Amino acid sequence: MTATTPALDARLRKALSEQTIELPSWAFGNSGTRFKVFGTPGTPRDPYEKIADAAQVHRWTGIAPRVSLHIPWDLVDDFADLARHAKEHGVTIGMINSNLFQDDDYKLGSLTHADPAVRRKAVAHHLQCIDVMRATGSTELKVWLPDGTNYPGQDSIRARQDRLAESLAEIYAALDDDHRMVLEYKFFEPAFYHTDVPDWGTSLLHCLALGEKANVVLDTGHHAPGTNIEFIVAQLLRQGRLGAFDFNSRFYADDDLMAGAADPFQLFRIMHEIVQADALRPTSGVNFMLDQCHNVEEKIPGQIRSVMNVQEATAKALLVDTEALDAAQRSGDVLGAHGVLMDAYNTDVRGLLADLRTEQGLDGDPMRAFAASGYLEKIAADRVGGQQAGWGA
Ligand code: PSV
Ligand code: MN
Repeated sequence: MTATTPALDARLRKALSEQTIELPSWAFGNSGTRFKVFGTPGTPRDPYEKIADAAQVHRWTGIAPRVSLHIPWDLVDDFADLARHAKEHGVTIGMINSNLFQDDDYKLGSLTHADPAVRRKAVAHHLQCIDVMRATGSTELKVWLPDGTNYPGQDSIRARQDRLAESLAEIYAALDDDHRMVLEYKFFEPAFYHTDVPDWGTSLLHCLALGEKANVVLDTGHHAPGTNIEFIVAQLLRQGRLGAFDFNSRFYADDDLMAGAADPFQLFRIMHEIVQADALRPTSGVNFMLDQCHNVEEKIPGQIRSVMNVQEATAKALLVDTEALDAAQRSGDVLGAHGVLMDAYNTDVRGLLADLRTEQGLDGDPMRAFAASGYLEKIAADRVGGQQAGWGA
């Protein structure tokens, strides 16, 4: 094994320079826990300022060219104008996320609610999101529903599945030809007894029933502790049904911490499955997105660090000696195969990625370069007054 920095060969350069990571607009607003939301000087007051901040992440990393919106958090009067603003800042609008978790009518459910009027309202909200897609040029609709129950017997698990299938079919029917939708699962929270889309299997069943334009979103924070997430990745890729990731880290529940902070080895194992299935290609249909909150750290550098963590995990996955791995696996060499994987994981790829950035005309060290740019000081001075954007937690 060599301790020197691996070379940035043509294969690596191509794969890494084609990789893109989508950013969530809400990561730039204030967030917190149910105990407290801390404000930070310079926090965006509107979607325009969120996009300007997201563009900084792209400016310094070169691999984060899209910003995902959440509706109604990012409602504006003129979405075409917002898309223009994004373009002026060098980014585009990515997925449109619906929001079914902050309206009083949804207390007992949204797309699954027993009352058809509430279901109609939840479906109509998605039609509004599809209009936002049309106005912004976005092609992806992301659906996550908080629906579920807290007590056994509270509602019929089975009837809720039927109502969900019906509501989703109405939304799916409204998509344009070039639109896709992705359905996110989560095993608990805010409901604590049962959740209506708790796992990848349930999401996949609904997507299969809907059609080819519906795929599964895997949020890395949405599993029981100990779940083998890379197995799910491999399985969804086999079916051609992995639509997107929501990357983040968790120590306990849906912590929404920076991707790669809690378990960089897990992120590497996930990216290894992606690379093995040749799903890193921009045309693979997998959208690599972050879904994070920066409660105590600065938001823009928090996103830069997360993007770099995903990029480092990807570079390590690309360094796996596939031939040696395959040979060891076929010959039943357990420790040899494991060793090939660990050699790649234990390689320091920071120099290689710095070289790549330099080649692309970027600073080799995005964290340092952003800090030195004075942007945080500037927005703290400029953005005085108004209401800071937030989750409303
Ligand atoms: C739910 O916990 C979730 O992961 C969904 O993606 C939401 O839209 C998002 O969080 C909001 O951050
Ligand atoms: Mn998510």
